[in-house]
Parts: sequence; C-alpha cells; structure tokens
Amino acid sequence: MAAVKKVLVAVAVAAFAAFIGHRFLKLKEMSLASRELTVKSLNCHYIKNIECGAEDITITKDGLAFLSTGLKYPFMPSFCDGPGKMYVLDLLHPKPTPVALHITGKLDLASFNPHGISVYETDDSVYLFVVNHPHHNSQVEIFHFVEEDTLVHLKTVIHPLLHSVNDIVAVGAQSFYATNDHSFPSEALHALGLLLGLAWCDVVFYSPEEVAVAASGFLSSNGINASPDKRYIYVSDIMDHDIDVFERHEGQQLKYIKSVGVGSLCDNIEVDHVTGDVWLGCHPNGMKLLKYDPEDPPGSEVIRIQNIQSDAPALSREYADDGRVIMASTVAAPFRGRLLIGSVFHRALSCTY
Ligand SMILES: [Ca+2]
Ligand SMILES: [Ca+2]
Repeated sequence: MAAVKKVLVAVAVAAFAAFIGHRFLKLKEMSLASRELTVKSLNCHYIKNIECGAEDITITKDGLAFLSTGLKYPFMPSFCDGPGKMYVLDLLHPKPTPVALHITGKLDLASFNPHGISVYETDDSVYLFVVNHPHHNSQVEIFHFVEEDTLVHLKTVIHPLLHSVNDIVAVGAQSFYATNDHSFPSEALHALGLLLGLAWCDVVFYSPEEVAVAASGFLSSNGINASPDKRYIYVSDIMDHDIDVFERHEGQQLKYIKSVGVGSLCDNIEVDHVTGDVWLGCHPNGMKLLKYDPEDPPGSEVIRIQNIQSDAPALSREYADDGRVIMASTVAAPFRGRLLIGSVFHRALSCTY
C-alpha cells in the first residue's frame, strides 16, 4: 500500500512540475521573449525637457497634447528621482515646447505618480483625468485645465474596484472606464495568476452614481480608449497581444464584439479624432523590458489599425526601433500628420508620418 502511495505522490509531483514548466514556457511565449524586430524609422526628434518617460500622451481636438511623465512602477526602471509631472504641448504653435503644468488644489504633489491619462472636452472646458499611484496605491485625479498652464484639481476618486488602474477613458465630466492591469493588488498573487493563465483582470465603469465591473476576462488589461463617437471602447489585453472591441450598453456594461490580434505587447491606445484610426504604443519584447539591459535595450513599436470596425481591419507597423533611439514605447498619439511617441521611463519623440 505504502509503495502505491509513493508512486501516486511521485506521479502527482511530476505532473505538477510538468504543468509549472509548461506554464513558464507559455509565459515566455506571452512575453515574446525571443522576438527581435526590424527597425522602421520616421522623421523624428526628441521632445525637449522630457527625460523621465511619458507613459501616456493624449491630444485634444485643438492640438493640445498632454503628457504624464516620471512614472514609478514596480519592476520598471526609472531614471529620475522626485515626483511625476504633467506637461502640455501646443501642436498648433510654430515651435511647440512642452510646458510643465502647475497643479492647484488639495492634491499631494510630493507623492504624485501619474500613469494613464484621458481628456474629456465640452464646448468650453477641458477636463483631464489622470491615474495616480501615490505610495503604489491607485486613484484617479480629475482636473480642470485652465489656459495656459494650470490644472485645477477637482476630485480624487478612490474605490475598491479601482485597485490596480493602468489607464482610463473619460466618457463624461465625472465618469470613466478604467482598466485594472492586475487581477489582485498584490504583485505575488497577480504573478501567480499570470503563471496559471488566469484571465481575471477587468474594466471598471465609474460615475458618482454607479461603480461596476463593465467587462472582465483579461490576462492584463492595459490601454483603453473610445471611438470618436464614444460608442465603442477599445481595450489592450497586453499579455494576449489583442485589442478587444466592445460596444457600450445601458448601465454602461460593455458588450464584447471582437478581438484584433496585433502580435506585440501593446500598451496605451490613442484614436485619431478625424479618421478613427487606432494607434498603439507597443513593447516588441516584454522580457527585454523586464530585464532592462542597457547593452540590449527594450525596443519600441508603433502599430496603426485602420477600419477597426470592418470585417478586415488593416494593421500597419508605422515605427519600430531596437531601443537605440527610444526604449519601451507605451503610446503613439497622432495629430494631423504628427505623431508623439512616449515611453515608460525614457524620452519622448515628435515625428511626422
Ligand atoms: Ca490613455
Ligand atoms: Ca499603460
């Protein structure tokens, strides 16, 4: 009997080890660890004064680009001490120069750690929504942008469902959808979830009246944005190499429509106001990003999706760099033939396409 037990235990241990080994291989595959990319250049220059990353960039209909800079994020390098800052860059100015925004109100600036951003425009106002991680927590700050360089802090949103927020898309002056990039706030539990392949991340809808999970089943939901008419919501499931398309329904639930494979680890999503084209800042090789070796730096990749609603969306690779020009791109924001590319911790580019 004892011998049978021993055999059963040995079989169980071997099966478990095989399973974990298989999952590690799968994780390596998910992170595109062996991918090398061919450089594809554009006419670009570095944006002045942006030296601490610009994890997210978004542009208003009138060409005002907002940049969130200086992110400190677990397991990611940071070349700058001190808190993060927000910048604005007027693309209609003959010589656009980024201006650091003054923040007024009750926000604690010493722990300001801005991540994903989104603007909401009305006829006479621009509201800026910023994911903030003070002391590695998650909260959303809502600001009113006041010409030309001031953000008036209106509100901090904290909610248990908003536990690991990566990005947001504002759909009203006080309402938004937000992605959680972790299934649990704990790094260890989230890593275990990823290892086991559990798609437990979600998208949360927030308004002062209602907070609810609007969509779930993501391995890690990262960038989020909306079609120009705000009817469709796009979510990057970064570890699944997909952009998921959802339609907004009553109660602000999101109905899954389809997924578009992108073959890269795409981070934030920007949408051209005029054409509706979807622009993605992506990580071509997640393992290089995680390891961060300056001798073999993480690269950058920009992918555009045209006609995403159609049966045959057109994918094009607009920019690719091996990390010698820009490392770890997270966002590509288009405006009338100009493209701003931001990164987790490196610099930011202004290009023409
Ligand atoms: Ca964003
Ligand atoms: Ca992001």
